[in-house]
Amino acid sequence: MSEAGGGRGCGSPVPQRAPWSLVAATAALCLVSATSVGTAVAAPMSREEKQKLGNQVLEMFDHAYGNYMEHAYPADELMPLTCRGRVRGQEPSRGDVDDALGKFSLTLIDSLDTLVVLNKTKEFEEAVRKVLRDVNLDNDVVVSVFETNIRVLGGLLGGHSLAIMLKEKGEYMQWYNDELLQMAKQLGYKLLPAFNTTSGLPYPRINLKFGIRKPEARTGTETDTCTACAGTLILEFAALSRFTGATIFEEYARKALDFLWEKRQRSSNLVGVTINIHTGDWVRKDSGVGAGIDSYYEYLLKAYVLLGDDSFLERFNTHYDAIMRYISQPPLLLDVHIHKPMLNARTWMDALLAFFPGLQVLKGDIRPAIETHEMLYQVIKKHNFLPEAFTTDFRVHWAQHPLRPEFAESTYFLYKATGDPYYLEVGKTLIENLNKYARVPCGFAAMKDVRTGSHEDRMDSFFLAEMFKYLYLLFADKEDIIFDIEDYIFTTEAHLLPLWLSTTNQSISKKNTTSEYTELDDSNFDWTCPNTQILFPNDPLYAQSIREPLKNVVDKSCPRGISRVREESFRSGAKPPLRARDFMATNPEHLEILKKMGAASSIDAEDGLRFMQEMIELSSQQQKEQQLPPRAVQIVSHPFFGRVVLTAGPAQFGLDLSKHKETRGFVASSKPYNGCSELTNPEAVMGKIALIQRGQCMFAEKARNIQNAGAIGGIVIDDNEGSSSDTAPLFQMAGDGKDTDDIKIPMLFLFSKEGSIILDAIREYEEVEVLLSDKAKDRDPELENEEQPSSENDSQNQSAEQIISISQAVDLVDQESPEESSLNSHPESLSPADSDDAASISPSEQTSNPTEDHETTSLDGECTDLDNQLQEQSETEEDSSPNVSWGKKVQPIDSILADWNEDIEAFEMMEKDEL
Ligand code: DMJ
Repeated sequence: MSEAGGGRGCGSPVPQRAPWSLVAATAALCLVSATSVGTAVAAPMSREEKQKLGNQVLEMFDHAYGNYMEHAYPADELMPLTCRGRVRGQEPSRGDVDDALGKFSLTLIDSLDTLVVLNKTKEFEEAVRKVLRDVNLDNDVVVSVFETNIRVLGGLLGGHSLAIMLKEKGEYMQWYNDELLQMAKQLGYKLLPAFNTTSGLPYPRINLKFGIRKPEARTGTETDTCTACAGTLILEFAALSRFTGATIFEEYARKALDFLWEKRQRSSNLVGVTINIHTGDWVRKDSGVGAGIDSYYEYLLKAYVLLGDDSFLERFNTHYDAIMRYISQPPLLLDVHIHKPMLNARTWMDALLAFFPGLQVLKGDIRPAIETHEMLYQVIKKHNFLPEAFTTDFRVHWAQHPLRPEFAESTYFLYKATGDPYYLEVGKTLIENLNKYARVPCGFAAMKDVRTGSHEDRMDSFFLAEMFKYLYLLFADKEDIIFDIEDYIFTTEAHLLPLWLSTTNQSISKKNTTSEYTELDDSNFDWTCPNTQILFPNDPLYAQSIREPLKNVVDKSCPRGISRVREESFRSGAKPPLRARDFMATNPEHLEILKKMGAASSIDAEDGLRFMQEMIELSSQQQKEQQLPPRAVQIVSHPFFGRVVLTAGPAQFGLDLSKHKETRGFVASSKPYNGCSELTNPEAVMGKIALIQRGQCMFAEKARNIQNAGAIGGIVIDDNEGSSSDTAPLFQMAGDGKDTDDIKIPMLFLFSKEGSIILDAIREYEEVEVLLSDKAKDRDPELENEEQPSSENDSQNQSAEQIISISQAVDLVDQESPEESSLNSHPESLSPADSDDAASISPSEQTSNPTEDHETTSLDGECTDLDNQLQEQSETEEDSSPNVSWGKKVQPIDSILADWNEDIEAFEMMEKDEL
């Protein structure tokens, strides 16, 4: 079976395999063979155009990989803004996200098989030599078992898989003698102590040198892990076992999967997000297909494909059935409670779920894959990237985007399944956006905030492992790749494992598997090869016809989130449920409905629980919306040319950059630097944007002093050395408690690290021009001309070198900072104000922009009856009492919520009992 290009036909014999594995192994091929069936409205793309785009991907990879190798290696990752390596312990801690870094040259290992896919065989040979020469797996570092498995073990195995393929071809890697596999085995043994729990679920972290138990280990006290963390091991561990003959790895990974299967919630067949590794109790009982669970499902299906073991397919199908019954609300995928699966657990989705359409393609369920992918694409078109989380009405919930590859992955698989050139156009947009918004002189920088376009000093290794592979393969024809990609399966990190492993060293396959799955009613399962006639029923415009009704789903969305049971009951005449956003404490009817909730029917109870949850979310959303969104400082002068965008805190006074055009000007430091008295260098700041240090007086006082000296704007730079927006939530600068209408210029706040980038640029280039705005602007077209692709490499390299000297001057001090992890990092906590400015600082979170928040029309601009009724109801009530503000609602709602506490406890007890 293959996940990639076309080839063998459906049901073609693979004699060594068990019959069912043969069926699954060819399933994706069957999808692939549909390529000729699915055509669409998008014009076909010529071979030349595809090649041009493929070459662009190669050039982008060179830019990312080249800068990593030149400026970061042997560090784990590149910091593309300061152009240096990220070495754990030498940078402020970012919390969980740093657990991927084990001082083992992560990016190099994660890039190995990408080099071969991209035809960079020579570079691959060099990279393998470097890994063998330089990488030490015995560091005293605590790492994530999950990340180390998918990125490092997977990277080594992918590298080994392609090294032996090349060796066999007879030209490259002739010296290779399984050295990467030996490293992989060494790493495998280092991870094994993590499985030393009664459940067999692994500890989430391990010390590479000291394991779990030793006193020096600094780990082993954790009690919980995420489902994906424990359930995403089987491909790498089984491959390691089958390559080496050491069965223990596959056995351990199987045991962990068996345990998770045992613990699934028996009536819904769903799993929660986190589980206690000792007791097996679900710790978080919400369930979706994104963060915390995603690759558990992926590995069940792919384990079946790679290992040919029916039990994995049965489990996958059971879960898939539950997912489609409860979580899939096309085009949305919404988390639900495992015990009350008709009840949504959230009103937002996370970016990791973007892999799911790709998995649905592998399963052969194309329609919902097309729908969800289309919805995600529209979110991307709105924000240039997929924000880490977005609400059911497509507002930004968490604004970061760490250059995740999941959407590119799904685009690739959908193209392979449908052959619809539309998906090539989607890929082209992804390439354009990466180059336009994420490319910086020294690599590609993650987006700190998709709304402002600001960057984060971060380029994760998965960007090289996955993004470039999927984008390159999307545009590649068979002859563009030096081996047959159909002979391999992609791991969750897009590492390639050969399918022939299914018939190698399979003695362990059945040893530890539970037999319980055989009792399941599997009469509805797809045991046969998906029929392309059903997938694309004689209609060349099949994919297009599914996308068409969704074409405006994001721009004109209707209110969402009603469970399907409730929706049906409402359609049959029942009164619409009371939604938190419509609730008014002054409305006696509402209070009456509230009292009834939970009392009569299960539908009322469901309404009640949803209402509580919505109320809590609404309350925090409202709080956020009262705060100003972050702003951007974009460096527009040479050699930055608008490519580096820093995230900045707004001020509650002065020019509001969201309402006015941006302010552009050269920067100058004020004297005194703290700006707390009349400036002694007015001639230097006149007509410029003044830089002022935080501290010693109020922000408004600083603003007045620079304004009096003739400055056209001001940037306050944090005096707390080493502070950074990577590790601390942004502030908004408040006034001084008096009237601040006299302050007319815009004022922004930068943490020390971001401020240093400007200060260092002044040292290096003297004239530094910046743009203060609410959203980064496109690069100056004139400057674009200087950077045509032909000269791009040179100009990039030159820029990179110039930047490196900036980075050397950026002196980050290791400091205590709030823990932050990528998907758990929504900055809820407020950064403490320093003593002198305390009264004038208020917190500014990464919030949705209130101006874009209230679109509530529907698909195709027309709401369904249900949605219309809800909307009308809401509008009428708002009209009838226009003066009721959120502030007035808060108190009664709080007290009403307090009354619900008992019910919440009862609900939680009920959940426990059901376990
Ligand atoms: C990758 O490391 C893997 O795909 C993982 O399964 C989750 N997502 C990240 C990239 O977003």
